[in-house]
Amino acid sequence: MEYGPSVEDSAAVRDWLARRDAFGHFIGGSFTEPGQLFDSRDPATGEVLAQVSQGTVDDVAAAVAAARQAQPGWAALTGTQRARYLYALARHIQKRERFLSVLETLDNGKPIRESRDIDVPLVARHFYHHAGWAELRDSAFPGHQPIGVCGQIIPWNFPLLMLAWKIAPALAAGNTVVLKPAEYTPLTALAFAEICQEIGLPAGVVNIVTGDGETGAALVAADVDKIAFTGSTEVGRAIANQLAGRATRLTLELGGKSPFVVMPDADLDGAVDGVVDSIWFNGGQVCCAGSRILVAEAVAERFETLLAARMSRLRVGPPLDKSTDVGAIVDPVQKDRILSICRAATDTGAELVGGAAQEGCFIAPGYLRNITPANPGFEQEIFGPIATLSTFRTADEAVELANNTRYGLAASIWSESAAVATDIAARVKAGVVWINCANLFDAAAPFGGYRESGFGREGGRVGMLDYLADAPVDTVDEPAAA
Ligand code: TXE
Repeated sequence: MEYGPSVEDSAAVRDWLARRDAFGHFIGGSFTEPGQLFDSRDPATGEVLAQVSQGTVDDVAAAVAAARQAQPGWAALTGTQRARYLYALARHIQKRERFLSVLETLDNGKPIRESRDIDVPLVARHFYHHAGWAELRDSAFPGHQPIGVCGQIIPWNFPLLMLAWKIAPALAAGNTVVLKPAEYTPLTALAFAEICQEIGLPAGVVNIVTGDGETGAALVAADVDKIAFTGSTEVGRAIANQLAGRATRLTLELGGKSPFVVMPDADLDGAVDGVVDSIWFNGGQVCCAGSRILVAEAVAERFETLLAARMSRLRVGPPLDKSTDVGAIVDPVQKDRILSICRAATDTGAELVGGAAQEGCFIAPGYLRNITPANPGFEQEIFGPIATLSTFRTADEAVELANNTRYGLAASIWSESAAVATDIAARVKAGVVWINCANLFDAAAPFGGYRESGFGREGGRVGMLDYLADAPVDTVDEPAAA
């Protein structure tokens, strides 16, 4: 299989950027005149890629009004008609897969291999999957109505994928949306807006307003029927407070500090590869990253030897280089944040193996050893390529350590015994549990957390329910008698 962008792919993206001095918002089916601008940069080089508009309260109000106007017409289409648009979005994303992958990698810093083989294919898959739900809407959810206008705020770690997770189910259910991408990574959302135009999506069904947290707060304050947010626990809490006393629906997908549990009978080579997928994928900037490695004492020494050897072979480098394993951190602010948590961890007695800061926005993969549960490195979400490594003696202790967190997003369990793995899985408090694998996503599998990782689910049938108003009781199918 051929990896990496061709010269033509990169040239096409450069040309696309060069033809646009500055981006306005996408409201009511067309782009507005650019307003006050901010830069979107390539974190690997610091180069300004484009200038993007900072959304004001008025911009948000205009976008919400466009979505409000479009919503009844969109909801009145048959499921099959809505599905046709979702299929068309999926096909056009596939057609522009190479272009979108290069643009995503430039704006975010993630390795091209990841955006080409994981992010963008999953984006297309998400639209295909939800086209199916659009077709089945009336028979699968009898009596349910759409919620109305959904405000959606997404982070920078999987810009286009998070857009797909938000927009596809909302549209399938008959809602219209105003989406705000993260300020570090607005470009693929703007390219997606062009795809909406290309396929002739009715004006106002999808609106994109760019900007920072102030724009996000303006969207939360606007006349929307639902807010769907993915981002930090702190901002999630602020949004919940802002919405207190309003009937606006809310789903939150927040941070995590997910355990990666290696039982004594685990396939250690497999588990080491699992760590690579878990904490070094996307430079550890993954909400469900297996950032706390918990390994059985009996195999800890062998596991760590294998882990250190594997880690030393990972290549940190230019994100567009097809051989790069770990790309750039999204922004210097995030790099400093990662390094300061690592410093607090080592000041409190942990030892950092690898994890060196490199010139520019790069950090080598690493892990913190000799770390106690009270250490800030064990408690806080580092959101970078640095795991913690600690040991346990018994299965009960593994479960206790795994649950020793305010979060509850994901967990990965490694054991050759199905009985052992499923026993631990049942006792770990996490929204998603992987056994002998990590960070695998499917549009049909609901994703979401417990505790301070948020509430609500995205993906599959359960995810659809979060974009539908409750059905009147007398229209809900009774379960068949046993
Ligand atoms: O997130 P923010 P930041 C965690 C991770 C990371 C930390 C800080 O630990 O290191 O958060 O990242 C918008 N009202 N995660 O500061 O601020 C903002 O513009 C409404 C985990 O970048 O939460 C962006 O679009 N919106 C996470 C989005 O919220 C507001 C992924 C996320 O940014 C707002 C990202 C406000 N008051 C960070 N303030 C995950 N779960 O995957 C900001 N925003």
